[in-house]
Amino acid sequence: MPGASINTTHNPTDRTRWRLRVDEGKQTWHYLSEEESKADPQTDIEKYWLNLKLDAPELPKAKTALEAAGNGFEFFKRLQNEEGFWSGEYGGPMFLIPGLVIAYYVTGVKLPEGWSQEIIQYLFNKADEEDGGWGLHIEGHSTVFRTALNYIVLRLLGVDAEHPVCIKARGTLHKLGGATGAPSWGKFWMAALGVYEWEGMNPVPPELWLLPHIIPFHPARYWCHTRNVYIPMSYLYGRRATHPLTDLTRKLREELYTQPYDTIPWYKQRNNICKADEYYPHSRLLDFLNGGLVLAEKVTDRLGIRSRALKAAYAQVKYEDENTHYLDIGPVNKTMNMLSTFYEEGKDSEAFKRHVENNIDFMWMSGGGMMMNGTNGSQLWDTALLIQGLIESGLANEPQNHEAMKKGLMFLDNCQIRKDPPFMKEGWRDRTLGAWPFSNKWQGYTVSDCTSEGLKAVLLLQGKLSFTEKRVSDERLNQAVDIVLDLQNSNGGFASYESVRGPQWLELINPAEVFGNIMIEYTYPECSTACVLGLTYFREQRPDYRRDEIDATIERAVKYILDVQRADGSWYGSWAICFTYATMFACESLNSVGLSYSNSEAHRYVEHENSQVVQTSWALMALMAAKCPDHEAIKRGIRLLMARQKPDGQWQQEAIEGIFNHSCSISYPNYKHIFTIWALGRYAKIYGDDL
Ligand code: LAN
Repeated sequence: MPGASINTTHNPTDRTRWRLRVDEGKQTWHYLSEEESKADPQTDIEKYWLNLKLDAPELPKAKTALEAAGNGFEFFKRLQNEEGFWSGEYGGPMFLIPGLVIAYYVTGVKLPEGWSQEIIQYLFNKADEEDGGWGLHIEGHSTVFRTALNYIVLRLLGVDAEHPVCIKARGTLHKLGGATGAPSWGKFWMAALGVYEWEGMNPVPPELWLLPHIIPFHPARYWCHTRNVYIPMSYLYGRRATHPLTDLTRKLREELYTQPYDTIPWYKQRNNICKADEYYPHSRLLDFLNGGLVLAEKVTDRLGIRSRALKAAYAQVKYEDENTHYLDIGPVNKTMNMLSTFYEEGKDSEAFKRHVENNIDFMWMSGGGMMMNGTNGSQLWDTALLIQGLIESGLANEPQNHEAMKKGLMFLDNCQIRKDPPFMKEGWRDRTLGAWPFSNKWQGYTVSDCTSEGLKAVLLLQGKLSFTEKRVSDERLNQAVDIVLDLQNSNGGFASYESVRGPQWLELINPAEVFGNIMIEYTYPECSTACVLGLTYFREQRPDYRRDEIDATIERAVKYILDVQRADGSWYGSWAICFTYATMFACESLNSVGLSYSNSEAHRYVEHENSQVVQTSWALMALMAAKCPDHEAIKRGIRLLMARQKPDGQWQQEAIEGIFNHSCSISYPNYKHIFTIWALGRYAKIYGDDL
């Protein structure tokens, strides 16, 4: 639990001097000087996210669901920026900042003004109240990985080892057995910093990149996030890139362990993973292979294969950087690629400078300090979903909302990816021409459901509203559909970024210890639903384009969704918590092909002990999509949403909403507005004022 009580002596920055800038979908926080700040007053958006007082007026109390939805949007509209999207925090994981701070320390680059104090502030706030450690995510229990790494961050940023926060965290780290028990990604960062020995880490051989693609465990077949983490990791591991010892890292060597550094038997630490950290234990096969790799490395080193392998791995680093405008797919490989570039091309190289410049896209300033987001934002995702709720409820048609809708369309137009990656084949990437990403076009990865949600929102905005112009041409809509059609898998379902490329047994060699199901892509009912609906909306407006293929794709996807329904009627959600989320999507899919409560299996509603507005909204959306006859139950949910709404129309943050890789929670703070407004709007559409 976040521990305000240990937030003692630290001095944060002046919150009123932070500004959020947007630039073609990029969102970046800047700390202004006092003068600059005076000349440029803070907007409601900045005040909201910084937890400062905002002058949103009290609204007339809502008596109907539609009025409540209207009030909700009246408030949320204030947070739309001039480019038409809703920015948002996307924190939660507690293992991202260490990569950034270690990379800055090793490369000797200074952090921009304000970052250091605010990162310290954030970590102070998120330390566990009882034991002072940190968990995998903000609601998780303390683990070695996060406690060791975040402790290192505090020390690198200048917090004294005898500061009460450090003393407490160190105590917990030692109780957990010391930093030797960190999982492999933690071992990696500590070795790069020079406070852990490479010998104590299982091999990450860059030679994998020399293998022929045909073999089933070729890394190009991995899930794109996993592949992109192991590329730079294998490069840095392969050259044993370690920062030379400094006074501070020498001290850290003493502080992180329960025994003198020089007496640690490093080779025995390879498989030493603290139980508190372990979510996905090594298989015996993996341990066996790792043992073999340790021996094999001795041979490859001698044969001169290593230098060829390093070249091949670094080539992949470059492809990824060039394909993503040096943003990279996510924060984990971003900082590893930055470090690889430093070693390979040097500190003065253009490439390295671009890396440093772009880190800001991942940093998010909040009322509780600065965090590193799970991606460079969720711009497209939040905006496309919200717009659909507004259109379904009819709120989009109200004159006071026209401007917001036009701006939303402007953003969606701007955010669509208009070309394929320059190093598509070499970098094992799929096409992106016509796709929508999760965040912005610069990061530029196709995501199946983001493309579909973007497509749906554009089709609705352009096709269902009389006051919008057509900004996205038919040709561009067709391109989006081409992307979606290409992504269907043989089981009929859709995965996240790419289609499934490798066999499932690759999970047996999942080396990450802390995440499940990360080795390959899997198909998901959530992504599949978005694709079904994207194609359905498209077919309605453009009935002639690739019609047969679209029909067949929808049919196979719906069959997949029915296939993966569980015995209790629910669907398992992988990208948010949990059953209500996936069940909402699944019911939408089924409804779109005419299946509902009366003509298919009944869905069982599972009560939760602590009701949450976000999950309640998902459940309501599902029940209404399924045309559930229990109007009373739906009414009760709607009343709950209305009762929790504040006088200015907003809802307060409750528990964390998102999840990934089975074990790590992630925040979607905009969901408490998007899905409440949507569920209320849908209710009003179906039942009118009846409450
Ligand atoms: C996300 C966020 C969005 C999410 C949806 C669009 C909701 C989903 O339907 C498809 C998968 C996707 C795009 C997704 C994949 C994994 C991400 C990028 C994340 C959960 C956000 C953070 C996470 C990323 C892997 C975090 C870094 C950790 C590693 C294991 C590399």
